[in-house]
Amino acid sequence: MGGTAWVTLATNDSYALGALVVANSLKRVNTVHDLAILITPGVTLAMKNELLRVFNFVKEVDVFDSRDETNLRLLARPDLGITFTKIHAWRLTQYSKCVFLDADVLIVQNCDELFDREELSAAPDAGWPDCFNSGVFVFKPSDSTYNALVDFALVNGSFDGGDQGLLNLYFSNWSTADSSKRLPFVYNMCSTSTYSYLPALKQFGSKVKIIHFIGSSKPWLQHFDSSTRIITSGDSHLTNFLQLWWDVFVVHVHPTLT
Ligand code: UPG
Repeated sequence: MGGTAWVTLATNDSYALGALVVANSLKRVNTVHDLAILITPGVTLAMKNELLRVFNFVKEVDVFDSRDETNLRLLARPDLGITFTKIHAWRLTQYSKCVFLDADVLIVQNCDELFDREELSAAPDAGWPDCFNSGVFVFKPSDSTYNALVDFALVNGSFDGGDQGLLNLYFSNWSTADSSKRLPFVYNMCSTSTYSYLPALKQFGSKVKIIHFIGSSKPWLQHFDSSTRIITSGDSHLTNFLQLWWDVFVVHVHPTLT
């Protein structure tokens, strides 16, 4: 066991495109850590080959793999499918520490220092700051934690139907126990903060290290003018971040897509 990695997740080709931008945004800021991704059979072979070119480790997982005893128990709760796909990250035990990133984030500045933090470190959610947002978190892969999470989820479920509700119940003392586990918001700046606290974005926006495009308005769904290479839709307060996402896509991802 050893080594460190950024870990992301994609269950289909759309999120895989996001994951390719995540990976290239990490390379752009010269990260020293490995890049790993969890995928499911919903990702096409052509896309898997793209991922293999960019990531150090591509792990195909299947929540309902009947050869796996732990997963057999999950057959009773098909609603937790996507949630459990993210939890598979704890099974990457070839790494001693990882930082999970949703496929809809963009690394704006190098943040390799996140690996100095301990499990479970995360930033407050913009909607309810006593909960952490599960789009960026530091964790320690461990089969026993994975099994404990599965057992916990089978009993308690998730209060929001997703991994964020489950992980906040499991790591329930996150907001009160150890302040070093509470990451600054600039490590997971949720895009919804443009309408909840715009003056703060204007004041502190230049310090953002990771932008997280939460909700249904993903960067890859915005209009992009391929002749001018300018983003022409989306939240105007996020234009610089959306433009950077597309710049990374156009320069590093699109040319190699088959
Ligand atoms: N994902 C897939 N395929 C899907 C849906 C999600 O691969 O069909 C992955 C992907 O990595 C994505 C992540 O799961 O980025 C989270 O899903 P997303 O659609 O980005 O969810 P949001 O509603 O934007 O995010 C909030 C939280 C997020 C949490 C999710 C569910 O910010 O951290 O995982 O809700 O609780």
